[in-house]
Amino acid sequence: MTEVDITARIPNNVGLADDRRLRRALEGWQPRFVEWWRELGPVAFQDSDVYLRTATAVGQEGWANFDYVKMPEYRWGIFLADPEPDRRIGFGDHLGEPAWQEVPGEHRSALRRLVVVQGDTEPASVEQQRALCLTAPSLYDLRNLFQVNVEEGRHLWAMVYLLHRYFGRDGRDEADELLERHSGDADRPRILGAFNEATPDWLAFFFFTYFTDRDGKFQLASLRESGFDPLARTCDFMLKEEAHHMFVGATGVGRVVQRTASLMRTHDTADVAPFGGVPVDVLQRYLNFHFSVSLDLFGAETSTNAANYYAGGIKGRFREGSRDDDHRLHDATRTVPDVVDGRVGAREVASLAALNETLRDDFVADCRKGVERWNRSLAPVGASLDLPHVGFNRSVGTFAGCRVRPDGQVVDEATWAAGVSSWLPTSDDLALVASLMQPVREPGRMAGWIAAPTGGIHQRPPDYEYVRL
Ligand code: BYC
Repeated sequence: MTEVDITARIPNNVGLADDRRLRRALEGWQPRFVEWWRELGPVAFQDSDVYLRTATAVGQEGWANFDYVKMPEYRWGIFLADPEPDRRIGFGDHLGEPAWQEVPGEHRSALRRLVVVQGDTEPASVEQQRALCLTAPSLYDLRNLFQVNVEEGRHLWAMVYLLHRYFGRDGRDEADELLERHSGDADRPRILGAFNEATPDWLAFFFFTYFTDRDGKFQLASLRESGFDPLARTCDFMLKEEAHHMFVGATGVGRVVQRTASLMRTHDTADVAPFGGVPVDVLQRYLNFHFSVSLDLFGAETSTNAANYYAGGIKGRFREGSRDDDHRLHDATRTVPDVVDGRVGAREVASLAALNETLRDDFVADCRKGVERWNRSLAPVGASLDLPHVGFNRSVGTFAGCRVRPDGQVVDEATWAAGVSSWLPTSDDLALVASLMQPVREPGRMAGWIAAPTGGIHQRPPDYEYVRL
């Protein structure tokens, strides 16, 4: 086990001090990263002191330090979870063989691709969220936004380390390109669809962190199973940080829902917009949008890429170890959704080919839990939110070519056009939400469209000065 060198120019537990070439290469990339952060990171508050968590260790106890930091001076480091002695590959055709400490030649390009796709999402999300700091509903939320942002930055570092350390010249080129593609850029967009969408307001941010960061959770959990041990250990530690991002989404949406319910009760109306709240139908349309674009991130229902990743031992399933099957899946089958004769049906396919769908199913089940929690606030006022059908508003896979209503009915283009304004955020919805986005910067105060959090961060009170202005 390598100790954490927290004082190094790049804090790390990967022995950078002993690898002069790698250290110099990463120290060469570092100023470009900081330049990118200053240019495309948060549009303001770069010189403010923010009460941030910084990873300083990887053990169970006390892995992070909380203190005031100016974001560009954040100590982005490289941390791998502690190695598991004699770790074996847990699935695929290499089941039971020792995990690889170097990249096997046959899997080099597939692994590089996975690392690049994962790495690309991290800075993309920072770019998407860069203007939100101007309209934060409280200092507490502003701090949480920045926490998410700096940790996405660290997750980029995690992937860049793998590229530099294990993929030679190509890896270094890919690391450079991670700073050259930009979210929404017409010429050089980010790789995956959802990461080129705008995050125009805080409601979008909360739904993004709930749904899209949750794709991150499931993808990282599958990569944590990888036979390529450095990737597995990297993702293992990333998941530790990722938990807070999902907390931000789940509690963020939860607090908006709570405020809406309270305004509905006080004013005895569903139309809470005149009272400064977000009506439930607007919440539902935001939910529909973010859920559906996040579903696309899992890829097509059947994928030879996914089958090859699994058979090759490079990307497993969510909680592979707790699944009760042969972990090879050669003879297994399952059904996946299919659209036949204008209806959603199912077809049977090899389980190996359907691994994207299996992961999507796990994701959907996890998403449902939050919706159920939010609905506990809405039930007393007779309202509820729901996940739309998986076929709704999809651009990847079997549903890409057809129109599916939130209730799962396949409809023609005219019906879709007539209904879409009740299903996806409209320009009026966006304008309404934008009108609510008035910044609140006094410690402890909250914007009127969102309830206060039940607690603060790291045992600080909710009215703590989380960002010193
Ligand atoms: N947009 O064979 P298929 C996170 C492409 S989020 C555009 O089904 P495959 C985070 C696909 O590349 C987690 N293109 O795909 C969250 C393929 O192209 P080629 C990110 C898409 O390979 C919040 C073609 O369509 N990590 O960490 O089985 C904030 C056919 O598709 C999309 C990962 O994704 C799309 N949505 O699966 C910050 C893990 N979907 O080969 C961070 C690594 C598919 O025909 N990535 N395509 O040119 C993977 O495991 C896989 O690349 C995917 C796709 C699951 C994404």
